[in-house]
Amino acid sequence: MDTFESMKRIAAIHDISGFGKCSLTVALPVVSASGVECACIPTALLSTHTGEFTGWTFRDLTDQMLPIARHWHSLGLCFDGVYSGYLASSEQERVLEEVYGLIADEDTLIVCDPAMADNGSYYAGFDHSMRDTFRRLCSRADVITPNITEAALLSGEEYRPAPHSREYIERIFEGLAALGPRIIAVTGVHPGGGEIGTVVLERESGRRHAAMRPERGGVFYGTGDIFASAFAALLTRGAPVGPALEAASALVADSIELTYRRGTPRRDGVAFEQALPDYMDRVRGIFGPRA
Ligand code: PXL
Repeated sequence: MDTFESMKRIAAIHDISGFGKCSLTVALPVVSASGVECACIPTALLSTHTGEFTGWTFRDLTDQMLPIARHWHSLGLCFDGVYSGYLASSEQERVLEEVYGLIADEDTLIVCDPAMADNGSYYAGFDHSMRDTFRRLCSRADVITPNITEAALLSGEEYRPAPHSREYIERIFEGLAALGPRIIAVTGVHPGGGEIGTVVLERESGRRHAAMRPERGGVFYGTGDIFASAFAALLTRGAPVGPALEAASALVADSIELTYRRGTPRRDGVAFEQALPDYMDRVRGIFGPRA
């Protein structure tokens, strides 16, 4: 089999935060390391992410998104996955809908990471209008990857800090399932006992999966983006949910361990680069050595 012929292609639609290792600066390397081609449509250009930094620059790129998608459409490009995340504004919902019409078809996996909040609060500049936008975008998606704060906002449950009981997670799953996606991955779940990880519901079969690791306290910026990028790419490549969850979670856990040991400032992001070789071994374990 010619691996080039069979390579899948994703369009990643996120902001580019120049420093701080989140959004496109992790989506590009992580999707590529998953063996999937990554094209991108930037939603905004910032100097850094908006957590724990002040004074960041911000340029809304709404006016570029449709021209990019129209050009791709004119070239006859179609994508196996469209993976969106952080938006510059709620108005980009309308643009995304048009982008789907131009570069996706009925076989395209639509992945929505509703990047709008963490640790119980919205990111700078966002409010309930972004929640309503992401509710609609999640209804259009096959796969969604909210963190526990976003999952609570989207499902209409109150946000609760750790520990997260099984009943609480089930109510959140129920609320998110009502939006319509096939696969729901909720990150940053603390079941208690010093563990943290991701739980997944496959709606059609009702199967639940969990990947838990020992918790390292505090916030690790960009880890939601690293998880979603790996999970989106592996599912687009056709991995089953269980192995995709395991590999994506291991990449996040290894990146956090390396960063924790180095003691670098949290806002600078995690050392995912050094975790990529082991991740690529796991990817080969899923798809075979030539892939
Ligand atoms: O990691 C999600 C994210 C993406 N983009 C920007 C952010 C954040 C989180 O803070 O600020 C600009």
